[in-house]
Amino acid sequence: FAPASLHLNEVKFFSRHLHVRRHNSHKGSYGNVAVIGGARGMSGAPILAARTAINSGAGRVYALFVEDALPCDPGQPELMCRIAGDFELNTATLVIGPGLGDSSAAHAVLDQAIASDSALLADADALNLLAGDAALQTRLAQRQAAVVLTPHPLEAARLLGSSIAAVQADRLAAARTLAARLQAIVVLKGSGTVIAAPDGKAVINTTGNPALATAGTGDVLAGLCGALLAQGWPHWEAALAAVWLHGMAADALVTEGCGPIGLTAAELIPAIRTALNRM
Ligand code: NPW
Ligand code: AMP
Ligand code: MG
Repeated sequence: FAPASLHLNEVKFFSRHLHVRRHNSHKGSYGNVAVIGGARGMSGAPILAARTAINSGAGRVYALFVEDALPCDPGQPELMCRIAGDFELNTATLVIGPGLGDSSAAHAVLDQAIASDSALLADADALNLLAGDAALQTRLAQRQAAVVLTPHPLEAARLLGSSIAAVQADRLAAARTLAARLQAIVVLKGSGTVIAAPDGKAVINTTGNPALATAGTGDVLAGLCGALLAQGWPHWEAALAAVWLHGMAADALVTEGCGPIGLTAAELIPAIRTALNRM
């Protein structure tokens, strides 16, 4: 038996976790995020996620690369860019997968991330690596710390051993099955994103539009959810709020004439900051 799904159309689903910044707080009060990805040719993906995290309130943000670390991000010099192997994974909320690739170094860092005590968001290639490693899936399901997974329909199909058509035919069932199997909050992306929990609870998001059908928007969502987790949001509410805000930002940009044609993922970042501060 699975409880009926709800439509995420009001901030009341998560607004109790919104806090005004305390006057005497400091960057250490708002958590660290480490985005792990950036195989050769895909450095942009972790940069988009890391830029989103720093613009969404995280106190410190690291962009970690499995190969060829950028010395810094000139467009967002606040980010600290490192080689993934040089970073202590227990010191940050981990966002792993954007542009991670499928190298042995990528697999090794995913293994270490799952073994860490940190809250973990796995996206993109981290999900693809998980799909091919049943033992890693078992260890993921046994983690004590929070896990959020953010597959698009093909990534969900790889994890389920099915097809995009089968996932799309019953998106609620696909999200609930993955959440139960992997004991994680699952965000099944696409028009009407489904957020599902291991107990069968599920919500369908009502914000967002086809302007989001462009490269990098998923990487932005991962960075936003990671920033909320780092700021202490419980993982269910962090996933709901991130999906909602990401869609709200795209809707606001379309109203301003920045889409639906030609919106870019990077343009979402300041719009997400505005949506967060107005919430
Ligand atoms: P189709 O075409 O319909 O058969 P992949 P990826 C499907 C990084 N990036 N509804 C669709 O299949 C990522 O982080 C780097 C239905 C689509 O063609 C990853 O690490 C960037 N189907 C890596 O690239 C910017 C849907 O999935 C296929 C769907 C590969 O990730 C871009 C794509 O899946 C990118 O983020 C939907 N709503 N959504 C950078 N600047 O560095 C997706 N599909 O083959 O896993 O490739 O998602 O591009
Ligand atoms: P990814 O495929 O990982 O880059 O993620 C794409 C992001 O854009 C996800 O958050 C999707 O839910 C969102 N998205 C893509 N297409 C649409 C659409 N037609 N309507 C609403 N959201 C979309
Ligand atoms: Mg993606």
